[in-house]
Amino acid sequence: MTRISSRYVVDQVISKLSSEYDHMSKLNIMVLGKTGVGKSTLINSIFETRVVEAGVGKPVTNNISKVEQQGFPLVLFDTPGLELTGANDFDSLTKQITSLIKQYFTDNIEGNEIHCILYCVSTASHRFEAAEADFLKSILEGVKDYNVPVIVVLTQSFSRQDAAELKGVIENENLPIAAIVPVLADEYEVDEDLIIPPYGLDELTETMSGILPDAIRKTFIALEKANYDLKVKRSRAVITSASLTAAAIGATPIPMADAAILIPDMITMLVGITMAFGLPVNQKSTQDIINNTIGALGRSVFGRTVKNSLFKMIPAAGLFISAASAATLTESLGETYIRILTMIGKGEIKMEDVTKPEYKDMVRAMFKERVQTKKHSEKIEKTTGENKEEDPNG
Ligand SMILES: Nc1nc2c(ncn2[C@@H]2O[C@H](COP(=O)(O)OP(=O)(O)OP(=O)(O)O)[C@@H](O)[C@H]2O)c(=O)[nH]1
Ligand SMILES: [Mg+2]
Repeated sequence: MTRISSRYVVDQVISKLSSEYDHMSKLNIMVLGKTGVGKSTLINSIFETRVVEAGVGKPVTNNISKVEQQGFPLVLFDTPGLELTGANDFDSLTKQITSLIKQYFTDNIEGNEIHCILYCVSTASHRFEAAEADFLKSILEGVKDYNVPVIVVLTQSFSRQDAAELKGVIENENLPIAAIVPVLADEYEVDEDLIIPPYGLDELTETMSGILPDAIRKTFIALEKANYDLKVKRSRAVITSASLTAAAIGATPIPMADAAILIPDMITMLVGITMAFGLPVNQKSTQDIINNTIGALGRSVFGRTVKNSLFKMIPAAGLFISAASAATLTESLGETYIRILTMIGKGEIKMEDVTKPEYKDMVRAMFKERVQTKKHSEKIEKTTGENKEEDPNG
């Protein structure tokens, strides 16, 4: 009979997480727009770290610089300090952009292509000049064979009305763009008692997530910090798949003491959720979260006391875990983990509290509550088995 300690599960999650990150496809994004429109502000408000400041920019053409950071699977092509004053500038820039995209597309390194262009126009400057429209058109023409989606981001949109007008103007051009999204990336202080909160990042990230290929979407959701719904949605998909697997395993009723066969499926699920929330594997905070959260649940779900805790929580299960119970257990574990990670991400649980003993009690209480809710909402299939005694170690 298998004995699984929560230490084992924690170690497995950490090592699998590490290998998933190592093999994560890189997301390549290009951000275009005149100097001061808010490109850096936008990127820093979408992604987990302050990519633009922290990363080392390397000029790849006159106007384009490549920003990347060790261990962070994002490559950013930025056009800092771009003064677009005349047709010559537009011309030269179009050439740089199209040849770069072509180069990345044809270098035969899989997944190396530019996945998305964010073309930034400032709402605050109230203008989308004819010359800029031509520039955008020529870029679109230049990249069309490479299937690179272009999103026009209306930055610094502290006036929603101006943003709506500018959006209308650009829409009238009938350009082959994926979307036009007004955004205020950072709160804007009109005066002391009037502060406009940021908005539009959820719509922008949702749009970006929607147009990215599957493998790259996984990276994007892990790296972005602007839209928790994306993380939750992705995590729910991970849970659904794990619960189905658990139910399939449970279709042959599992003796309590052998519930360990559900563990690999649960580990895969926990890794998938940790990835969606973008927890960096080599940081102490991540280790603390995984240790204390999964550690706490371990006792109830996969620990030595599995028998007792399951008996208390799923009384109908008898000595065997049924398909429905296996699914409930898996689902409740996943949902509790999502809830915790969301609360930590939003600052509702402070990092310094994660290592306190009360934290584990709270996690267990949440898990228990979840199982109970689930039990009420679905009838747990009653499976009776032979009344044999459990393994004393199990
Ligand atoms: N309040 C507020 N300020 C913004 C926003 N976007 C940009 N800014 C301000 O506008 C100025 C220029 O923003 P950047 O993000 O540096 O612009 P950029 O496009 O990266 O400029 P370059 O790197 O020079 O090409 C900064 O002072 C920002 O703080 C925003 O959404 N809200
Ligand atoms: Mg910048």
